[in-house]
Amino acid sequence: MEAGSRVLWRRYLALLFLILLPFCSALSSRSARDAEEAPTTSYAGAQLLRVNASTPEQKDAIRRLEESGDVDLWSGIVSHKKTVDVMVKSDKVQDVKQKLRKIRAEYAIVINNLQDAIQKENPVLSEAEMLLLEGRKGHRMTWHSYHRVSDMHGYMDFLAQTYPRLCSVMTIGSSVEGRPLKVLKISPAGSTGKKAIWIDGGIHAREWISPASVSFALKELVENHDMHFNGKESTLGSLDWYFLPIANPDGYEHSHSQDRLWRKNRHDAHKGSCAGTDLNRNFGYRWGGAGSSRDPCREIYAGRNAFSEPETAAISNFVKSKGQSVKAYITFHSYGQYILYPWGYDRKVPPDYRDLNSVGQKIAQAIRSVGGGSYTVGSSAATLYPASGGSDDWAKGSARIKYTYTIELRDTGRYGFILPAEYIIPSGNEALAALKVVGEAASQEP
Ligand code: 0X9
Ligand code: ZN
Repeated sequence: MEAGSRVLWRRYLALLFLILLPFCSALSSRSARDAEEAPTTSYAGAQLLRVNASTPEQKDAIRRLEESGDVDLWSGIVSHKKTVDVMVKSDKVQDVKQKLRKIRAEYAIVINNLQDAIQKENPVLSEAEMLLLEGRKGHRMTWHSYHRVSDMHGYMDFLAQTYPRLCSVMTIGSSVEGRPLKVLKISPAGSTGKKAIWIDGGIHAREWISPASVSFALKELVENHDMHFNGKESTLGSLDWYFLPIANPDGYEHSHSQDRLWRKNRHDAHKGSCAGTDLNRNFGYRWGGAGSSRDPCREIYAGRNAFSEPETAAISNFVKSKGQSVKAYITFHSYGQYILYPWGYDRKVPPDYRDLNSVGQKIAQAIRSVGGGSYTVGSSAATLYPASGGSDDWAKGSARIKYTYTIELRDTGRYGFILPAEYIIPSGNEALAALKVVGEAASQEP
């Protein structure tokens, strides 16, 4: 179909739905909500506790609570912090609170009933409203709610069709369940063979703000390209930008349809018991070291071997195929508001850490200037906790990419992973500000 008649056809459809909306919205809104709001795992009565754990003994006790499966550590046990965010399922709440009193660890209840928070987090549009939107804009994506993989991938295809001279879509591999790992390439200066920057999101399934913010940033860069790339002083247009907004599509879908708090991918490597590998422990630099586990039932399971997972292997193969042209690697996670650079496997820093730190500070400053939150800058293991097999360590250590960062987006623990959708745009603006700073630094590399 020609572009002109496609537009007319869309307008016609939009008009039709506008007329039919009052009749069908009651019906279809229910089915859309059912699809979105019925994850099988219920967190009714589950609580998020902020526990005061200042002594090493208290921290050890909380580590043991996690290992025995009594609590899920949402924040990790962060080196310099006196508190730990732990999630407790309803059947363990009383028992865990008693154990905390025994070790004299005070706690505050941050979320009283997780299931309520989950229900309020993501207001979804009805199917009729969605169709109206699609008719008007040509895609189903918004930044007012968290969308499923198909909407996000559809939006990437839409951008490639609408701005063929600026961007293209490629599939760099498939997930365990066969979903495409879709990358959007933005090439403002047209020709290839330039310096490049890699951005990914959604390595951890439940960190919904990551794919949402990454897709917001790519929308801005594409749909407002003149503003971002053609400014007088800007060198951002000289780069090739590669975006993989959903690096773990199976886990992401699972976190929508089955278990909102799913973290890993969906590899059923041990047939039936404890599915999933933590993709951020599966990269092949110092794989299997501190802060990762060989136990498939743990949240930090490193996988059978380095790059045992198709998702991590695809990222590694693709990024390495670009050789030394890649000057920056940024991976978005949540939560905590941190700008982290290597190393993650140990409390050491790479020889050029001063450059990483000063660009990190510039990112934090840029985020503040767009009215964003306050972000802490530092090396990963020293600032958070040691964890081996992360994508950032691989990017720095194996792929030898200069400006490598893990950015932990919002918030600092009020909602944690269950960040309401109204924060997508503020967080997306922070991600965009960060990318522009790193992009400038990357473009100045030899
Ligand atoms: O533990 C992680 O994988 C990251 N935190 S999260 O809460 N999003 O899970 C931090 C990773 C930092 N980088 C390395 N440790 N390499
Ligand atoms: Zn994460």
